[in-house]
Amino acid sequence: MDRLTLYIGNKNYSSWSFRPWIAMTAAGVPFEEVLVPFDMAAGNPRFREFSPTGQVPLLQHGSTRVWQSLAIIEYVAELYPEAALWPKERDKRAVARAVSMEMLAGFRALRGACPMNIRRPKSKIVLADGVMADVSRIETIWRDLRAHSGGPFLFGGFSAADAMFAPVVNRFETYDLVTTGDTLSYMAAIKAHPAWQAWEDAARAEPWIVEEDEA
Ligand SMILES: N[C@@H](CCC(=O)N[C@@H](CS)C(=O)NCC(=O)O)C(=O)O
Repeated sequence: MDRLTLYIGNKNYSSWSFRPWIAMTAAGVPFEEVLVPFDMAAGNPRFREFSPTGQVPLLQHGSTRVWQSLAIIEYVAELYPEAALWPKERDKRAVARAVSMEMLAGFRALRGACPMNIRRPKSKIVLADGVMADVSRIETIWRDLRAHSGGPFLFGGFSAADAMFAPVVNRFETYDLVTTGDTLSYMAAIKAHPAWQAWEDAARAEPWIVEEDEA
């Protein structure tokens, strides 16, 4: 099989890069990572060299290019069915995809006001309208799914749905947005995952500051 190459942005900030990266890493899927740092001032021209949208992440597999974080995860799940990126049961798989798409398309207030920033020390910020409604909906998703599955992750074992929400765990922590015990216990489970820790260590070691993402 051709090797998989995942193009990503800065680990400290690139929440969309983090999703397929943690899904593939947690599932043990072999891939090569190419990190291209953001150059916001210039409009990220290097991203256009490999990505039709000019954005990261992008997965290259032979002559096939896949952009969009969730499409990348779906492609890898088809290539490696034994890695079980999605839950095995069809009904659970459907719900996992539904909440993943809710993440991909929604929670714009939270995403806009509270950028993922792994290095940022925990502190509250003044929140824009709509942020706490997003937080509340996400807490409900996590609570209901874990109550059903028994945890520690949304569908029991770590799945693509957890990968799609992983950057939110950082946002909730960094901006001190949540206090509910069940939410904090899910966040602790995600942060204890070796794949999370590997990403976090690399993010902390990065030298770059992206002003646009410093809330
Ligand atoms: N919906 C896309 C979002 C991709 C995206 O917004 N990527 C950001 C980095 S996290 C980016 O490349 N920004 C640079 C730019 O837009 O110039 C996905 O899921 O992959």
